[in-house]
Amino acid sequence: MTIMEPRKHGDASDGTVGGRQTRFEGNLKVTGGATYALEYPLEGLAYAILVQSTIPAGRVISVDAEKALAAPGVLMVLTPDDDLGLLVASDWGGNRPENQPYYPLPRQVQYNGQSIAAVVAESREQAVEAARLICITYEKAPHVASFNDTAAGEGKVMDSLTSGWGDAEAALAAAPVQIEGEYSTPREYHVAMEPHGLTVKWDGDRITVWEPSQWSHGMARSYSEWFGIPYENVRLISPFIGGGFGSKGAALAHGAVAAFAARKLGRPVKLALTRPQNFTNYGGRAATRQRIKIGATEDGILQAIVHRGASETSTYADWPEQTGAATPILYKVENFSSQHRVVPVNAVTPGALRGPGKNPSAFGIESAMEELAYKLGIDPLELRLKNYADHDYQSGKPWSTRRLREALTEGAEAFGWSKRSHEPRSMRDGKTLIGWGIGCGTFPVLQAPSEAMIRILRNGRVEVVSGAIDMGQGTYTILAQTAAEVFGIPVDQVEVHLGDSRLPGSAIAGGSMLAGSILGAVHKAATAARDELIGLALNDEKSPLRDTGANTLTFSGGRIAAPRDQGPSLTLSELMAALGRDEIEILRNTLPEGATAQEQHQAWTSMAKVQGPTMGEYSMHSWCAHFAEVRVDEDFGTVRVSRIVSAFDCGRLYNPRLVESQWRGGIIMGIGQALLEEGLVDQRNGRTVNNNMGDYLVPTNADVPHIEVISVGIPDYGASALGGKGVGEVGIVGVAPAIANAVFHATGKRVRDLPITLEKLI
Ligand code: MCN
Ligand code: MOS
Repeated sequence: MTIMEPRKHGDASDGTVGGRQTRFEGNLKVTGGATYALEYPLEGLAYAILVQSTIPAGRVISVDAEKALAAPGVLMVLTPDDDLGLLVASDWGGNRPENQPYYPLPRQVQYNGQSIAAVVAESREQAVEAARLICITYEKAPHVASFNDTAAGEGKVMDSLTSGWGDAEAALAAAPVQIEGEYSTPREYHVAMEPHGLTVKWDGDRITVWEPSQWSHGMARSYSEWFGIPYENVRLISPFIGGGFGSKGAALAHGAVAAFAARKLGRPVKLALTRPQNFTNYGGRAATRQRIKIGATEDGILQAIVHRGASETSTYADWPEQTGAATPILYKVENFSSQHRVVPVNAVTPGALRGPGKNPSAFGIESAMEELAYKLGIDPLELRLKNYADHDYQSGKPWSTRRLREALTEGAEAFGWSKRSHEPRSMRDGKTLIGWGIGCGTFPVLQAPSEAMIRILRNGRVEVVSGAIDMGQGTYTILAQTAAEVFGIPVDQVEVHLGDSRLPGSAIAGGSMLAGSILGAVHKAATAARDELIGLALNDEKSPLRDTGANTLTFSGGRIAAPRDQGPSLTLSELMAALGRDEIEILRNTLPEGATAQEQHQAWTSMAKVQGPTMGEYSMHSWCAHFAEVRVDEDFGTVRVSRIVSAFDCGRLYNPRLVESQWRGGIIMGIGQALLEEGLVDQRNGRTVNNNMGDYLVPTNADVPHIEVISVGIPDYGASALGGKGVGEVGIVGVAPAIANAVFHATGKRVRDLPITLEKLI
């Protein structure tokens, strides 16, 4: 457990919900005071490293480990010949095949860079050296390197992602104006600063895992199921995470290998993935392509959208990167048809990366909308406002709140959009072409049950306790603000304990659902604890507040008193002392009353109880509009993003400082997606060529311009207990098309395949 000491900042209202409190754990992270999963100095550590396949498809015939086993310091070599005796764990939904063996080091090779052996030694250097001595013989099979290979075929249609209404083909054919384009995005990777890895230790049949995690409870469940031990016997600890962006939501094969080795050796084991291994041990964003056809009237009223998309998946699991995720909800259209396919290739199964689905989807539809605007000679802002969706045409439900119109108009105002001249190549500064473009974005509101414990201590401090995760978004901080507000105390009187699967159950820090979900639980528990304290203070004969005759108490400025200052006022610690209480502890969850232990376990360790955006009466989403300015060198085709203004509707903001940082972080990732990021695959062997941070380019400070962010949201109490909508992911959605649209405006060249590199412009 970790106790956070916030730095004092600004005035007291910063420490309440809606305040601009700085990050509780920020100081620790930047001063080296935060301990990460690979930094626990356990006694007797052994070091594991993975050996990966060098072919993209086939079978391991034999592994000759003789030399490796004889090398200095080597304790163990694991290969496909070893039956680790593990069982397959549940999937995200909490479903589990019965008694199916799990092979984290499989004989069947499905992709280049798949883990097939592991070496454990006294030191990491010895393990690395021994791994070099392992000799693997393969039987190769033909492979499909990417979904652009002819051998890849068309893939399979995902029925669950097929949607439509009206008669899209007929309306398209009848529309006086039509545009059509194919848009594609490459493989993209999380490249979080902190690589994956873990430290793991057994005590009898109990296991402790220090591992960066977006979901302590969900990952603990996988360990318990792999090893056939009770859930209670697993403790997954993850108080600090150096970025996850979707990659740290699930326990992975390397975790199983390290845990197995630790048990077998009777020693704690540390396993760190190398940076290249971080490109193949789990999947990034799948490569996508989509064809969009839009039919419209001469004056720009949409008549039909026909969308056909595809994304890469692996040969052993289906992961759809839904290219049609944003298409149906951004605009008003009476005739719509969308279909998505997955195409198996020899690569690791892709995964969630900030804004999954919505992100590539927005690249398609938002590029296409501007293509239509130029074809019609209409201002792209005007075209969007003309086709504003007054309700969700897909679900037929009203929006809970949708301030996209305000985002567009207020963003345009702040950007100075009205000064734009419409024609491409019409704005320049000497040899520099200037272009402006818009991209809208959206992300659904997901809601999950959560649990939290509040402890009021005799020393007047309040503890907030939850197994929830802070990977940098600000969970520690907003939980403290919520409790501080309920008890009317300064925020530095609150301690927050997070990141431990032994602590109360929580939603995943994923799908931008944690803040709204966990604050509901914290607020409920804190209010209940306050009510209990009020009850004691008014009724206990030892209480100085008993004789006030009041029927409630106020909590403010760190003091508790009867309303209208009747009688004394006490601090929390004075009241606790007067009552003779050491502690008041309250646990609350947001499940329906009477949920069984089994249902609770299911709620914290699976996605079974997560509510989608249209499961209730309304359709609930966050929204944004990005305005980008680019400057393109006319001779060299180099693109600089020189300015971004983005306006967001994320409902109520629990902490605007942190929200602005989330939005900016997403926008910066969007700049990378637009101009730099691209996982390159060697067609001959299916290998990711640029599997390191030197060659897989992400934006540096020099690539990032001034970014102005604006909130246009209003509280949405349908979306969450405290009125906020999701913040963490929507920021990246729509940035890449805004930049692509700006590049078109600057140069007259439409780049439909990301990233926009200079050779595509000259
Ligand atoms: N917040 C707020 N008001 C709201 C909603 C959120 O003040 N109405 C602020 C809070 O500071 C909260 C943060 O925004 O902690 C994010 O809240 P939310 O949108 O609920 O997202 P989650 O807490 O579920 O975080 C996950 C989300 C996802 S899915 C990815 S991917 C992502 C992201 O957060 N990865 C991140 N932001 C990240 N930020 C950092 N630093 N590192 C990552 O890996
Ligand atoms: Mo975020 S990609 O849902 O962790």
